Amino acid sequence: MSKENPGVALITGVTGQDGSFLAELLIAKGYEVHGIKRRASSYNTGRVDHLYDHEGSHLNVSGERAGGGDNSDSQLNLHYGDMTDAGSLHRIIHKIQPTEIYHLAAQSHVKVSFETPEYTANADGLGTLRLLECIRVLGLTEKTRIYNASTSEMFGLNENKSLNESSYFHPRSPYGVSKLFAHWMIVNYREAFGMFASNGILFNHESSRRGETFVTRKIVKRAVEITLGRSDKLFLGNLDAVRDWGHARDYVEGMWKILNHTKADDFVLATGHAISVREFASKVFNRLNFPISWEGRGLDEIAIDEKGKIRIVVDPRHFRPSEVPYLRGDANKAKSELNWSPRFSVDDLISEMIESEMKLQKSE
Ligand code: NAP
Ligand code: F7E
Repeated sequence: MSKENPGVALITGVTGQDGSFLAELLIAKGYEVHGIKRRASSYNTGRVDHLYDHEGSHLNVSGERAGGGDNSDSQLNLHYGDMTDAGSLHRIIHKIQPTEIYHLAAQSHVKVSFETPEYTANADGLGTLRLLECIRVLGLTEKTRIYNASTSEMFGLNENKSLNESSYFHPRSPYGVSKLFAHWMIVNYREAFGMFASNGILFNHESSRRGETFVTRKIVKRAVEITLGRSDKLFLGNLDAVRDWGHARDYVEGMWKILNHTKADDFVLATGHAISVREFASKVFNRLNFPISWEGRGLDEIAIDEKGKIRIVVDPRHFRPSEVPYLRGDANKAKSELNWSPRFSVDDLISEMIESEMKLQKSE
């Protein structure tokens, strides 16, 4: 493919955090970009609305060219489909004949996966297998490359060391186990059928587009509300959990590099720095010039503001049946082979998330 016409890209999970950033990146690179969205009772395209002509799209329930029809000047073409519905995947892939598939669709919430384990296994585990089978059965093995969204959650319980592509896996949730199945399916189809199938083992990455039930967005949102006097306190689960938080924009760049590498392979993407949920919350409040201090231990731990008012309490409803206490990644392989390094620090990430949240809340 030439630079002017790099190919046809299909993004599953295009309506999610990463899907929206990736769609922007691929459009900027000149790809013909398609995305799969699932049917919902209310609009679920808020993160990509700026990329397509939604006047026409919602009328086109067949999903054949849901980006607005052939006369549309949409940059993004949306198709209805679902990872639990092999027929829809088959129809879409057969129609658009993608040269690159970025498989990001998943039930991605770890805590929720304990409540819906069978659905999570179906969408995240079997869903990935369905995609691989579509590529194989449609005879696209030579033509279509596939990137799979693997996750640091597969490492799970570890010895609090820096984790790389050779570290052992010990997933701690139905989500982690389902993703491990998907991860090994990608490896197997690469080995068995010579498919260009690669895994990106990504550590936590966030942005102002992060879903509101993930801890970084939840903290930023509530902290901004507190400083604006619109909310009283924040309820959190395990404050001791340590994560390696990066910015989603850096990570979608890494996805593209992984799929455009000279060979299919698996890569860790991470910043190499990790802090606890407690430290993340302190940084957010400090950045807002609203310092907090911590008192007590365990379930009685609280954070108070300068006037002694309680601003953070521990709520055991946010605990997980089995937790991943510590995740920190070593992305040296991606650095040396792909020339990938993250540009955003966790402080840059926090500043951007706060700025965006402040704008949003002040406009409401
Ligand atoms: P996200 O914001 O939760 O987006 C998930 C996407 O998948 C959404 O577009 C969602 O559609 C779609 N989806 C969910 N179930 C589906 C189904 N059954 N069929 C079709 N689409 C479905 O997740 P993200 O943060 O962008 O993450 C992208 C991928 O990377 C996910 O696979 C996630 O597990 C993985 N990952 C994320 C991180 C991270 O820190 N963000 C780290 C490692 C791996 P709706 O919009 O309709 O809900
Ligand atoms: O939790 C703790 C929680 O839900 C982070 C997904 O993108 O990254 C994400 O999974 C940590 C956990 O993300 C609350 O127990 C404390 O230890 O933001 P999270 P996650 O579980 O790390 C991985 C790499 C993925 O692949 C996933 O798709 O924070 N925590 N208090 C809390 N978490 C939440 N959600 N809410 C709390 O109140």
